[in-house]
Amino acid sequence: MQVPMADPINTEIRLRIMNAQRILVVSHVRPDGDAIGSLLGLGLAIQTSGKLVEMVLDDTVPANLRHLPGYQQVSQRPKDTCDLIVTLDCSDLKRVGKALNGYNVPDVNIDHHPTNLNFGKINLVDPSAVATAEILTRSLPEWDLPITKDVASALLTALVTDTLGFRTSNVTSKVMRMAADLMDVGADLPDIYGKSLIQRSFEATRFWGAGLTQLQREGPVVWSILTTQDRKASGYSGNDDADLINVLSAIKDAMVAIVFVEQSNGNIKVSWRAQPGVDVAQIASSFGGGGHTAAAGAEIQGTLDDVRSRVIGKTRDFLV
Ligand SMILES: [Mn+2]
Repeated sequence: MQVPMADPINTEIRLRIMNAQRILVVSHVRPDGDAIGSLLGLGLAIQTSGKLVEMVLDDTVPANLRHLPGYQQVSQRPKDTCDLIVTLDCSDLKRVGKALNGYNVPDVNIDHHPTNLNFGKINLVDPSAVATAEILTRSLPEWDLPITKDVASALLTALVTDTLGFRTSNVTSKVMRMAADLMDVGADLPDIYGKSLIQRSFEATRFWGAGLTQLQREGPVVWSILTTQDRKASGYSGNDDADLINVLSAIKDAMVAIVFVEQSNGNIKVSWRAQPGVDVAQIASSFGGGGHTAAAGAEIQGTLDDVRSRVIGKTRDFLV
């Protein structure tokens, strides 16, 4: 049997964690399942080794993830000093928002976005991973950190949500085996699937309704808008699209789906989803955003009409 060579980055991270006493883990603004699952997964795993951990997010934990063990420990600002900072699922430092409160160079940057800027002192970035939690699931044992039932539930939540229930084109048999291993440790797949991915509020569903009535198609591009007015009328409290983009991306024959969401700060949040073969991360990058080949986003200044015409124009040019 071949003995795998120890990866120098993993060895370095293991040493850093081993030598630290107070560890700060942080993820991105508008946290999704991978942000929360990775934060809790790593945070709780380090805690079991007796070290002090602060899990920090600029925004609060979304309602659909407030069933995960440990979520009450997440705070919006660090309360104390620390000797190790780990960022999770952040492609650049702006993504942490104000959560780092003065600290500026994270020690360890763990992420799977191809647009990652390698801003950490140590960068563990793997764009082939379906989620940051995939990197954590395979690395925790190498860092001598245990995958307990609670850690497994957090990590499986991240895998389920970032793959939209194991149906994105980057899902491999390896990911499925990893998910099975997490189930073996006690993670409850149907419960996680239902709570984090399927269940939604009445208000969110009404918000979808507003978006669906404004659905448009221009050639291979389908798109819709969600205005501040729509949000008020539906009673939806989030600043996001309530996942409407995933409904649009199911439309047959559409190469690209786009949702424009008017923000309370006047900017327009744009989300893209693409069929395999189209790289929307490139389009998002040209507007100052980022993401993955098949799913990307940007927040753009301008009026809804202006942003919509610029983005659809650019997207259609890109498809020619
Ligand atoms: Mn992710």
